[in-house]
Amino acid sequence: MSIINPKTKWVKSWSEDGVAWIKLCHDNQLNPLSAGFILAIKEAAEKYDKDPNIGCIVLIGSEKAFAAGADLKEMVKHNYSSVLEARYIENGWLDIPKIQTPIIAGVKGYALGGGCELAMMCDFIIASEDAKFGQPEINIGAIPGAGGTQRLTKLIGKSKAMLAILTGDMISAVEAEKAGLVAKVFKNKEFDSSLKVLASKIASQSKPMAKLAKQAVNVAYETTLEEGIRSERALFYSTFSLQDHVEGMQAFIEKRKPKWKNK
Ligand code: CO8
Repeated sequence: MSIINPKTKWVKSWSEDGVAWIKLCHDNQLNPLSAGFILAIKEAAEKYDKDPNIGCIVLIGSEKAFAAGADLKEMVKHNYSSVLEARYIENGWLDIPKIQTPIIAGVKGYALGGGCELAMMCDFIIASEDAKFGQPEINIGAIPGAGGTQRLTKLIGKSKAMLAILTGDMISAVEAEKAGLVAKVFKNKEFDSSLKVLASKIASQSKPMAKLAKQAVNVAYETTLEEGIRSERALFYSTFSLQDHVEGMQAFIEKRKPKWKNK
């Protein structure tokens, strides 16, 4: 099997006040995704996931695109046996949803195909007014392969997902918010500052509590209500073992801000 090298030169990352920023910056501003690019994104996310000072990770793209999907100039070279052998949509793709730290997709411009799928792998999507989402694979003789048929259907329901996937048409930011694909739309001019405020708020929470909350919500997404309620209860009970649980309530009673120990 051929070894895939992470395209680290297309991923810029930095941290500020407990927030880690991972910026997709391919030479082509549309950020076409390839196996090596995804590996580099995954490596950056895993690095910050292990950093105890980081309470929120934000994935962003360029002004033109979060990512316009698979690099079609690379994908055209593949055939059935080569995608199987390369595990084309496994390395990296399967690791991003395993990140424990809250992770936001901040989408400006296009999030299409694999780009929309990557955004949906994050905990939620924040979009600028000009963002456009879609699964246009059908237009290029394919179908979504990195979770598009599954995650989009769970997020916006069967009818709207069928419409998007069978037509390949784009979904505007406003429509995406109405349908539940996007958590919030920020005005273009205020996008960067509003996203920063939001990410800082999440990063300022107790880190283990945020991870437990994220885990509990993800159970709802993946299993039955009965199993989810059982799992939530166990996770809720486990918060009683944390110092931050005591501190949170004590701070409320003493009418002061909590000082999280993240333990
Ligand atoms: N891959 C490679 N090159 C691309 C891609 C792409 N996905 N999208 C655009 N480009 C290139 C164009 O070929 C063009 O190059 P050049 O200047 O050399 O001609 C340049 O980027 C600019 O593109 P446009 O002129 O088309 O720019 P516009 O602003 O007019 O349009 C669009 C922007 C609407 C985004 C348009 O480029 C477009 O429709 N792109 C294709 C989108 C698409 O079909 N995406 C889905 C791909 S399939 C997929 O994502 C499956 C995921 C599987 C997992 C991935 C595994 C790694």
